[in-house]
Amino acid sequence: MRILVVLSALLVAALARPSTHDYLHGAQVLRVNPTTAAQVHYLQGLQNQDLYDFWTEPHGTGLPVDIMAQAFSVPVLKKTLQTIGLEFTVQVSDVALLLAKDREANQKARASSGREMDWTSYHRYDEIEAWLEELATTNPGLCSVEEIGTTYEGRTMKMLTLGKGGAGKPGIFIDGGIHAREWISPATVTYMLNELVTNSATYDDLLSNVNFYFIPSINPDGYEYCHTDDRLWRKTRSDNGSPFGCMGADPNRNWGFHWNENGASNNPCSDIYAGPEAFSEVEMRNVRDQILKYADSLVVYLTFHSYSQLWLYPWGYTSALPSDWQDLDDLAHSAVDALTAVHGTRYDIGSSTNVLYAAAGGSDDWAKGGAGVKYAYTVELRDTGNYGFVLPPDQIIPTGEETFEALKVVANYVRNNYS
Ligand code: 0X9
Ligand code: ZN
Repeated sequence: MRILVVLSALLVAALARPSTHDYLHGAQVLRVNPTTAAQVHYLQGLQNQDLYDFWTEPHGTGLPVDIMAQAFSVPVLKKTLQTIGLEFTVQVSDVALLLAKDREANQKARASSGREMDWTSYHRYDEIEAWLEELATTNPGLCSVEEIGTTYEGRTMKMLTLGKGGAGKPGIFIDGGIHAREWISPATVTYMLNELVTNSATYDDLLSNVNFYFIPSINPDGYEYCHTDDRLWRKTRSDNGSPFGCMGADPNRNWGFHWNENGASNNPCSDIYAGPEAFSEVEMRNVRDQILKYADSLVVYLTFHSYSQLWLYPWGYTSALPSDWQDLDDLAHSAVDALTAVHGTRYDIGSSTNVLYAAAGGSDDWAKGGAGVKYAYTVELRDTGNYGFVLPPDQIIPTGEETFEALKVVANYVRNNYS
């Protein structure tokens, strides 16, 4: 009986993450390379137990899996892996230390820059929103900002429309930050927006023939929670009535196209909780409504995540491919070639189920299957696991530079073929 009590206490501690970084002292990220289908299957079972935070998910032999364990469970995890013959390396030896160093680097960069918005450090949600407003005020005729709704916790969500050709031009919809802890995503999206606006004369032809819709941070409550409480938070912050007090749903399992069919969880404590129903999360409804509003003219949907350096296209709910997959694959290759040419950063390309794992309810699948946007992509930005979600701020600019080259290829393709 006592053992049961202790075990359930440990389980609750693991499920309902305390809202400070204390729980990360001594936490480690272990990397394993499953070599047999049985090992992959075993790791998937382990993930379903929700005892560990899988920074990357098991999806096939020869593909690395990064698993974070809290200090108290590191020995158990190591033993478990040894038992099934899985060798591991310690990728991060103390997660709290990594976060502390990153915080310091971010604060230093903020202090030396003194500017309200830049790309040498990661910014808070209200700074990003204020910057969007400023862009619209200082660039009338090029940028406009509209409120698209509020979040669960009451924050305002804004979308910036960029273009001077007027309504009816082909559109590219770009969002970031769906997963709260993937900070390089809003940073890269704002970097690219800034490039287009500050060099608008250079991109005059593009901006006269294509409309861009930017929402840099589509999970604002989660993003702010990362800044204030838990740097590794992934989900939204809604209350779905979990008896353990677990909050939020995975916003990228919440979209209503083959929702919750696979690769998602019904457990509110899981990081891949699909939510009580499709589009239960107000932030995703807000973004969905904007995509639907412009669906007739949208040619591309781009959603930025991290990490793993992948350029993915649908489907995520099945290993079958869309009938026009070759078109998506061709454009992805052109985009990635341009990206790699900048700093040599290598990306893999393919359908998300085949390259990564099956996971239904993603925004990319809905954009294509639900809203009919032909070129729907999920881009997993830097890195491949050295820092994972805690990418140092000095990588924002190089990541922005290379990703912007890829965006230009996509945008020019739209301009040349659809306008
Ligand atoms: O699992 C996800 O939501 C994405 N990876 S992440 O590590 N950033 O969480 C990949 C999503 C790929 N697209 C779909 N499965 N639809
Ligand atoms: Zn993500």
